[in-house]
Amino acid sequence: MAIQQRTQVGIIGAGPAGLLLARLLKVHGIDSVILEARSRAYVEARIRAGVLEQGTVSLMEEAGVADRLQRDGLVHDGVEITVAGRRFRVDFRDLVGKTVTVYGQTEMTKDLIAARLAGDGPIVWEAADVAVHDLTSARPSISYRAAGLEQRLACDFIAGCDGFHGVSRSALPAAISQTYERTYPFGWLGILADVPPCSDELIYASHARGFSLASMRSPTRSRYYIQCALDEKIEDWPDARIWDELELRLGADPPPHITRGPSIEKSVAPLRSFVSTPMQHGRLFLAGDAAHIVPPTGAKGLNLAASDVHYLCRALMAFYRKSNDDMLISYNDTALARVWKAERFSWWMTMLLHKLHPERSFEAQMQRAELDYLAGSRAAQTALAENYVGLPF
Ligand code: RFL
Ligand code: PHB
Repeated sequence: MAIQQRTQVGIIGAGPAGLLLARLLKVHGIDSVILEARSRAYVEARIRAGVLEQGTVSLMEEAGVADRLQRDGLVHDGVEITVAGRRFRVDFRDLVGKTVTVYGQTEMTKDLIAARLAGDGPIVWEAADVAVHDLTSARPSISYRAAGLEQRLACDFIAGCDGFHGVSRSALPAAISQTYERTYPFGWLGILADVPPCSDELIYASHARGFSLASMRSPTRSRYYIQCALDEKIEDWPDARIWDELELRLGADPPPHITRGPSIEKSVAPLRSFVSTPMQHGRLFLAGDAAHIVPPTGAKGLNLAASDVHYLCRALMAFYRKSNDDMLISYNDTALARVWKAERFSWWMTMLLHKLHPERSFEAQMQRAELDYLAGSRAAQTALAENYVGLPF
């Protein structure tokens, strides 16, 4: 016989989407239980995103977990773009009056976990065999195994925040679900190192040898990426080869000073655009990577997870406070409208900056013309800035 528990919102996944949702719900008086497949140590060590839109920062403030973010986050007024060694700057503050904040997803996750464990409610770590049930009834539930025991969590609603490889999305009936996908013939090789960043701002570089990105986590920790083949083997990339390649690809006049140091993390990630619709079925609501993936070029993934959570939290508040389910019913349409715009921007920025094959193709010529246009047009830079800092939600 399974152990029975009950909560208002059962949340699957303790990534940024699940943790932020749980915290916002708590602040607004709604209880939840989080079920996470991995251990706390694993979740807190995962290296991922680094750029937060103003809207995401505001949600962390609303959630009452922004102290460290306000103290350590680096506010960036713009980005640099280098095209074949020629550098120009897109000034967000000047063009659209907004900024972004560089603060690691790892740190954001730690802040949210600490707040949760300080009394908000449980996170069940290493929950196995998570499955959702009775989604179209008023009493859905989640079954799982933890500490060797079969358990069942009865809830009013289920939030599927379990990322791209989670189980929630597969609960959508095949007859109503539709997926849209774009893969790219390249990946990103990332390196994290405890060295000062080579620039005060991020540098996105388009180069004949392939795209590269200079980013950071703090004034003493740098994050770099280079475009690589999908089957690239990390063993073929000793640190020295990565630093050599970054120097070539980020080279400009004047060249940025790249400080070398031992890598503390190195990985290859494929690039993907993916949207699964609908984002709701009965009382199951998907949020974040569970429903959509963007290539990392526009730094949108984590921020999209945050805007989904905002819409879902508002909808649940209206339900519990005013017995109004209008926003729950429109969640799919509201969230997807913003998702598709971020998908467009991430796809556009990916196709703009990566080396395309064949180099003499019409597409590659269009890319050169677009980069040239962007370098010289305030209107084009304004469109980039407006999307990069995040469309309103
Ligand atoms: P996550 O972070 O994948 O969390 C999902 C959680 O669910 C758990 N889980 C399960 N739990 C229970 N039962 C199951 N069956 C489960 N299956 C999975 C997982 O263990 C995990 O803890 O999804 P979430 O919360 O939607 O957050 C999404 C973001 O993590 C993601 O979009 C970003 O990291 C994407 N991203 C970036 N986004 C940005 O906004 N700005 C950036 O600068 C940025 N850079 C990046 C990125 C992603 C990258 N990679 C590696 C994919 C850079 C990279 C390299
Ligand atoms: C990062 O710092 O990890 C990062 C920054 C900007 C991006 C993608 C990743 O577009």
